[in-house]
Amino acid sequence: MPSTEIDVDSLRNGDRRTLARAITLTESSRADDRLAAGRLLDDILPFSGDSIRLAVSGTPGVGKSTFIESFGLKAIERGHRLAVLSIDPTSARTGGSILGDKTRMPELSRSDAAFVRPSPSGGHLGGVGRRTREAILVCEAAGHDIVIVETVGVGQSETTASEMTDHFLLLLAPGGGDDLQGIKRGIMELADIVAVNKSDGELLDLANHTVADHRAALHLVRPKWPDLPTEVRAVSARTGSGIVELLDLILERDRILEDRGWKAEQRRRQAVAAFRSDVESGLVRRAFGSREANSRMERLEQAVADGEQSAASAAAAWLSKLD
Ligand SMILES: Nc1nc2c(ncn2[C@@H]2O[C@H](COP(=O)(O)OP(=O)(O)OP(=O)(O)O)[C@@H](O)[C@H]2O)c(=O)[nH]1
Ligand SMILES: [Mg+2]
Repeated sequence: MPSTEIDVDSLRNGDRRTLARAITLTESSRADDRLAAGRLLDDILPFSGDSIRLAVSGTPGVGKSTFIESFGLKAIERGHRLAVLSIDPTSARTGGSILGDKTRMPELSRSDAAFVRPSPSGGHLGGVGRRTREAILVCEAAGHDIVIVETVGVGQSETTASEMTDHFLLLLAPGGGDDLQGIKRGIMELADIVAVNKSDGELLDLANHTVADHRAALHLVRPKWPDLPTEVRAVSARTGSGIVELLDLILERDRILEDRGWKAEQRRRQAVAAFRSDVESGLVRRAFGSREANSRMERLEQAVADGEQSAASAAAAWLSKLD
């Protein structure tokens, strides 16, 4: 069997090595691997989709890893099978998050019912998102019925994560308030659930205030779903307080989205958007693929910079040479 062929049966039987190899295949940008990945994703299409896709986001140090460990273990106790993937646009540069996160989810990493995948390294931002989306499908085919997409870093990665998941959980630390901890309103609009972590010990009072502040602030934000308002909860990943309740809340919201047909509808939109974005990035890669196209671009850029040619005519000239 060529190295790029993945045995769908052993993937579906939950063979971890096959799962890891399948994800590695989807991460490869080699042209023959892309074709093989496409075939694999077609083959598993009937066996994927049956999961709760949950984005978990929050600023560095808020407790994402600790939370996912605690939440994940509770889910496993209930008989779920969990997968943890991450979108980390910075990992290509720092390269350090992989070991760090595995060691901060020690029990989960050891559990047979969980699959923790370190961030892919390298690649451009759009590519990171695409690979994570494909990894979700592969994990589902392998029988993981809760797939967590952890976002590391701020900004675009939250939007990317929300475009491939059913529910978005934003973790906050106690404190802040007026400025909503510098969290942009846009990110609040993505959230289905806001959880104030570290609601324990000396931080408990402050955490309760933070919950109240955000409940008030969220009245001003349009909820993602009609009459399914964004929930604000206090949790402690360290003591486990509020974690089971949060799991129940997510399961309940998932049922509601399914019953109303919203989950399927959102996924249809997401799949079409992923197709479009794949086509777009493929077109860009192709257009810039030749040295000649790049050097024409450089010459025209120079002409535009020097005021010898308008941006409009330079763009038209460059595009007219594409077949
Ligand atoms: N008191 C308290 N501390 C917590 C809680 N959850 C996490 N911490 C602590 O907060 C620190 C950061 O936790 P992590 O889980 O590594 O946070 P993270 O968001 O994954 O951080 P990055 O991966 O660096 O973005 C650690 O020292 C944890 O022990 C909690 O519920 N209560
Ligand atoms: Mg972490």
